[in-house]
Amino acid sequence: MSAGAPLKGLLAAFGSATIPERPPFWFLRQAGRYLPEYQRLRREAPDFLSFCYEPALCVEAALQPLRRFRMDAAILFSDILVIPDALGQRVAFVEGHGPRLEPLRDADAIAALDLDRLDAHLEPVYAAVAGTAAALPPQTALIGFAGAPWTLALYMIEGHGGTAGERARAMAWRAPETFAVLIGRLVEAIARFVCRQIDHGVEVVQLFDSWAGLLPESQFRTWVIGPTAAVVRRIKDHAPDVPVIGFPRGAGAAYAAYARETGVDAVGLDAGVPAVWARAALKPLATVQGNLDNLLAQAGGDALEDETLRILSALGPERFIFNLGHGVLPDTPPEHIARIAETIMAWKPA
Ligand code: 1CP
Repeated sequence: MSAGAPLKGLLAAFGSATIPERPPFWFLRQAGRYLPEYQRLRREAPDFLSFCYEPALCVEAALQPLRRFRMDAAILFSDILVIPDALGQRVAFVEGHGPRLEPLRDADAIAALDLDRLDAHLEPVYAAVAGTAAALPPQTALIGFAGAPWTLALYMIEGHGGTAGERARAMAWRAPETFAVLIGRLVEAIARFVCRQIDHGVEVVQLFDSWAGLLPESQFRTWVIGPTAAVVRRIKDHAPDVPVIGFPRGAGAAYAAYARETGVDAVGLDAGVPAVWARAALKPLATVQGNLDNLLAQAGGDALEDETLRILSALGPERFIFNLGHGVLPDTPPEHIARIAETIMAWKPA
């Protein structure tokens, strides 16, 4: 950082030199449908994927929550499924149903995924990164992201969310060589995608492994830890100072191996991870981020403030980023998010 540059609270969570007065915060899925201004903006594109390829709309969507809640970071507005789309798989977002992909069912479909299309196809995303970076106040960090290989593979094989990933898990056991080709191609695509995001102004990268918790231990090592470590190495070769946050949702006790072996700088905790355990077992290995239950953020009430304070005391203030355990749900009242932000801002360590 150059002399006199303003200190970005989010980046301070990755150093150990200074103990911040309060932890930095942002919220998974902080942009999006719970905000009426997003719902209005969303009507300017015919479908969600078209929205994701309109840089001006993505910049505006990323900035909207900051105007209300003054988080320490903006997250690029995009989606993890732009990668399968860029590789040539058919992807659509059906209103009210979420994503629908033409599922990959065999080695031929996997072989047809085309890495040569990637960079040109994702140009609008890089334009959105540059536009968002240019619009942010100096104290606000820009987070870029991608889906992790296993979670992308799951959507690409299943064709949609809302499953327990049976087809993807079955392919991983029955045809590991074929599955490894898919994962290898995804490692390459994800590494290129996030390195280009960094070139355009991203300062922190988050890898979403939303379905990591579906795998038993040996498969978790093979398809979550190994490929994530490969992506992290590529990021570090390209930009050694850009922190990487890994979010292996549902990993349970395997969070410790993930924090130790992937090379990530921080781990995102889901709401099921006990904070006191995370403090003892994970904080020596990595910065931690999390983990207020997104259903409590939606429900509100006195428990919202009590739980926010409990998490702050258990995990803060240093090497900690306050967040939810999973994304803000569409029918969350924005006032509840404001209440969490106010509680964090007013908090002082004991
Ligand atoms: O019509 C709409 O507005 C679509 C709703 C929507 C939005 C606002 C989708 C569809 N994606 C997004 C944006 C998005 N997705 C962001 C940027 C916004 C922000 O974070 O502020 C990010 C980071 C994502 C990441 C994402 N997409 C994940 C990982 C995080 C997680 O929630 O676990 C996943 C799994 C997706 C896939 C996806 N995209 C959209 C939906 C509804 C889903 C989930 C599908 C499912 O499993 O059912």
